[in-house]
Amino acid sequence: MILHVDMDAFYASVEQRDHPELRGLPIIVGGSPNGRGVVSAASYEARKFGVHSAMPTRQALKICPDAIVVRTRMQTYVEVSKQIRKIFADYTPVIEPLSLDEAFLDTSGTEHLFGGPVEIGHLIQDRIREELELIASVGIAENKFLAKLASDLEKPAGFTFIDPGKVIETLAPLKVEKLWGVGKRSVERLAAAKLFRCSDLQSLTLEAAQVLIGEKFGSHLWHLARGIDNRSVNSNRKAKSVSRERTFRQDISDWEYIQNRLLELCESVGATLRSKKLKGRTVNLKLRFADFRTITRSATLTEPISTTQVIWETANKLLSKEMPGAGKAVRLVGIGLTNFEAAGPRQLMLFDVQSVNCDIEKTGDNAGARPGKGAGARHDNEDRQLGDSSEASAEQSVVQATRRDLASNSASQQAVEAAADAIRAKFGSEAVRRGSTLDREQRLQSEG
Ligand code: DCP
Ligand code: MG
Repeated sequence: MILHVDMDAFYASVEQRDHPELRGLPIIVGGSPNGRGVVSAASYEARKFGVHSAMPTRQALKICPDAIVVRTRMQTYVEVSKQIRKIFADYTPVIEPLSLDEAFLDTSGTEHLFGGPVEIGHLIQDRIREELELIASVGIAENKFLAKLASDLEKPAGFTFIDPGKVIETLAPLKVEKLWGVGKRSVERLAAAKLFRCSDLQSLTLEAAQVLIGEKFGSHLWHLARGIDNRSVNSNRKAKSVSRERTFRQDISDWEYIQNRLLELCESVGATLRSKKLKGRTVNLKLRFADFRTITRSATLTEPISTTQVIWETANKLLSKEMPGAGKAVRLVGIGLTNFEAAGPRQLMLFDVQSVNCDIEKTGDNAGARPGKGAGARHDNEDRQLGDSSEASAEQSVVQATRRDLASNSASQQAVEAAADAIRAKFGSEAVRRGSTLDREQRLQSEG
């Protein structure tokens, strides 16, 4: 059996635990309402008012004026997350963390030691409550999809076991948005085909579902609506992307300013990749405009990379292609690397861009979204991704970049970056910054 454990209102609960004066109150953990911060987590008291993750803090305070805004303390959450994983490890070695606050556990091999999966679920939930003074919701079912769905069914403090004999009837009344990979846009698409609930999908043959909503997506949803999911719990799962993004205090139409911020983000992504000994082949740029329209542009390189210089050059090339539409004010810029490869014997790096794909991001439906939940702006995180969006990209084009453009990444550049990493490791991430950024920044500041 598979267990899915997900902490309730994770960041908010940790804050309430550590600051007893906040208990029982509506609290928001996240960015400042004065800037353009977003809600990372809301306590269940604040959720009653409709506050949820990824909502602008300012908007959250409009609907819940008494909410107390608390800054995130990432280090603490990472610490707590480690403690939770330690508890999991007492019951099975097969653990697949999805993020700081949730994980799949395959208990098939150890159930006999503890009396069964339900007993293990209770043991874990009780220990988290007693030892960490936090509440977790637990879902237990025969596969990952159902276990994750189950943990969400009775939140907070939920405990849901889906009997293998009752899968079809459990799923039948659920809305299609509960299915993994279904976001806002798919809901519309499914509604157009008169598919609102899992029962609607269950009543179709596989072929009919494929005709109605497409071969791949149709098959994917048809199987899920019947509770069929063959993914195994992967305890060696590595991060699938490293990304950083930044929302500006005000919409920015000064492209040089945006470039500077992008360079900083590239630097941060590069440093994280190098510290984790990861290399990725695909560079993804994200831009959100003042009207909230969001686009992603990506470029796949022939070799996996982690050098800031190459990330930056590729990102800048993608950004430059958007520049002609100047006048478009930008609200958010983000950069990420995906398509990781284990560092293999291919040491020789050829930095020619293979292809550049341009996707109009499916807001709320994109690959970063977790099953059944809308994608939110995750600032400064290393994304957890549960697979790729099944939706086709809206727009595709292929662009060639010259080898010369990217070959400027030399061994000496890598040496400089390694030295900067070492200084940052010793003196903090702000210790080293690029002269070019500083110059331009000072000039921009003095220009007002
Ligand atoms: N998080 C974030 N930004 C988001 C979503 C989540 O920073 N857009 C962070 C804060 C959350 C944590 O990740 O506390 C876990 O995310 P969950 O989706 O599990 O949400 P919560 O644990 O807060 O609530 P729930 O009780 O619904 O699981
Ligand atoms: Mg949670």
